[in-house]
Amino acid sequence: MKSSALQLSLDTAVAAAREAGGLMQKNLRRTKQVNEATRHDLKLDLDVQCQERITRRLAVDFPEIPVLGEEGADPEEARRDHRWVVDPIDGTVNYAHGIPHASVSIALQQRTGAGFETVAGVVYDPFLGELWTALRGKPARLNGRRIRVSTRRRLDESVISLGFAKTRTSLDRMLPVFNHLVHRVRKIRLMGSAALALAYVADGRFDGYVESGIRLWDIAAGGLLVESAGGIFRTEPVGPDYRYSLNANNGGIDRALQRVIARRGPPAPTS
Ligand code: LIP
Repeated sequence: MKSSALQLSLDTAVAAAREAGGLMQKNLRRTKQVNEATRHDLKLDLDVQCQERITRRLAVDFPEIPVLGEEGADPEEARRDHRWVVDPIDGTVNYAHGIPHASVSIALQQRTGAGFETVAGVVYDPFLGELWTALRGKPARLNGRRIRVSTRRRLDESVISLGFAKTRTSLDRMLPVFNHLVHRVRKIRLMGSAALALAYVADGRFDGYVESGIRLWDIAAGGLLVESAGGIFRTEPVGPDYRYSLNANNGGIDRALQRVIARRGPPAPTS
């Protein structure tokens, strides 16, 4: 894709994210229709509405690019040279409970020999008005200003975020990691939005983020933010349906985190 088209794709994704973010803001304190409730997850009608808004806005400029989203996928997404990867509300359980820590995550991926590579990414927090953007090969930005990962190199000075995803398996995989890390880091944070956790790593607020059983739409845009801010974004497929084990960090604590995951956690991400 030419650089002008790539820039347009980012601008289009920002417009779509802002549209969905406006819907999130308007409904934060309203009663929300729950479409599905499981042991560790909720799916809202607003998830569907936001993905529909995003899909319509993306199609204005890029009608030929299919969407792979948490609320449904275009069957063409695996066959075309590009695809949008969309999480309309990342942090749905937070949002359903009126906790204003949730985001819109939109990534553009390009087919490569081995699969797909994220080439543009947007994570938008409508509650703090924080818009993170990245184009592959260019610096990551927060509200237009360049951002970098932290420079901390010691676990005992680090703030690490963890995610426990939605299944018993992912809980069982991550609890040993929590029990080991909690005594060795400054603080652990469990925030409930993978996209924001990755944006916080890119912005130096977190020094690392580890989760197992996370889905591609939760992490595609945030992963590009981390890489474009000088960090490391490791993923390992852990099952069908776009599930991954993830270790994202500032680079300085990468080996220490990899050691913990190798000994205590899910399959250690290698890529
Ligand atoms: C959420 C992720 C979070 C994970 C949750 C959930 P959703 O995404 O961002 O990291 O721990 O289980 O998967 O479902 O709110 O879009």
